[in-house]
Amino acid sequence: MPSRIDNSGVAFRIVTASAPGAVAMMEVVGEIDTFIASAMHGPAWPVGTIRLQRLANIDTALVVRVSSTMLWLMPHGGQRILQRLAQWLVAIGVRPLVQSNPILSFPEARSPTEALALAAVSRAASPLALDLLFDQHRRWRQHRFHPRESISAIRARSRQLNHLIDPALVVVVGRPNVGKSTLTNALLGREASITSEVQGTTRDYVLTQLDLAGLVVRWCDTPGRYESVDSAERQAIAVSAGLISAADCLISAAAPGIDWPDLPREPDLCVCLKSDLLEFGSDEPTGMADILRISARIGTSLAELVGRVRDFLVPSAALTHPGPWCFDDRISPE
Ligand SMILES: Nc1nc2c(ncn2[C@@H]2O[C@H](COP(=O)(O)OP(=O)(O)OP(=O)(O)O)[C@@H](O)[C@H]2O)c(=O)[nH]1
Ligand SMILES: [Mg+2]
Repeated sequence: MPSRIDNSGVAFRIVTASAPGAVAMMEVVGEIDTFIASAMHGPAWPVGTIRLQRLANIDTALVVRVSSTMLWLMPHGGQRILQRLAQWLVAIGVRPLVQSNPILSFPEARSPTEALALAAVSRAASPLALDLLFDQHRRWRQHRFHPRESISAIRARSRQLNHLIDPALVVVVGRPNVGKSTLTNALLGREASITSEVQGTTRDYVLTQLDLAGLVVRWCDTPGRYESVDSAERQAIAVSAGLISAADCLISAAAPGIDWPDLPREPDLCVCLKSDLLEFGSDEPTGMADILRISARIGTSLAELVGRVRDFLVPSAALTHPGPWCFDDRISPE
């Protein structure tokens, strides 16, 4: 039923490209407190809140209060769900953010592709995107005259390169006290998460933007208690499960004397934190292939981790490939 609360100061856009995926992403911007009151029927959420939320009997989505003016809805990725959620948002008065016509906005562009590339430059999160976007007019021209690649190969590379525009979600999971928050703070260069020797220090999910050598990602430090089956912690467990399935890169963390977490899916990277303790004879966690040893305290292998996450999300082969990039749904590769 349409809400009587005025949502005219709120707008939304679908961020995920129109392809089926496990988790989709919608961005809601503007007067978020008003939107939460009308759509979630509850008190205001502090910035940084991550919850599993039923949305209008359509789907249960992971919802993240990213800032005072932005909320992410991360529902399941079917087109039908996205369509129904968009209809619901419009019904409660939230405006769809209509993509402006880039050809009108960039009259100096030599082609529609170049106009789209110039529009993408203004919203690309990662500095690494810029040179590539500026070269797309030439690359697509070349491809149309002399196609050297199949469309499916272009699309596969484009899915990786699209992380340069819309930041990928990196989620770090591990048992309590393994050093997740210390790692997050070391990469960020500031104290975003409180750290201590007390287990369960991180009670909430801490979501930050991190620049990994030119690739900007959304980095999520999680509370180390999701493996608990205590009923009071079900919401935290459910949120963790949602984040784990939404993660574009899942990092599993252990440490000397602290074992790997039980996860519902294979992690993409395995790290042994507090590696400085190994020198004092502590036992190294085993059972995983290709473990990267890191000490956030003394800075060991932080650059190596940055490189591995970056290469997992946007492999250097994709960055250096001379072919075109389908960076906007409106580009037709045919
Ligand atoms: N020796 C050593 N100690 C570390 C290192 N990283 C973290 N620690 C210590 O380990 C303890 C736990 O660190 P946290 O970063 O709070 O661990 P966490 O995994 O976030 O813990 P929870 O939030 O409780 O799940 C703190 O006392 C840190 O100072 C490291 O690289 N070396
Ligand atoms: Mg922590």
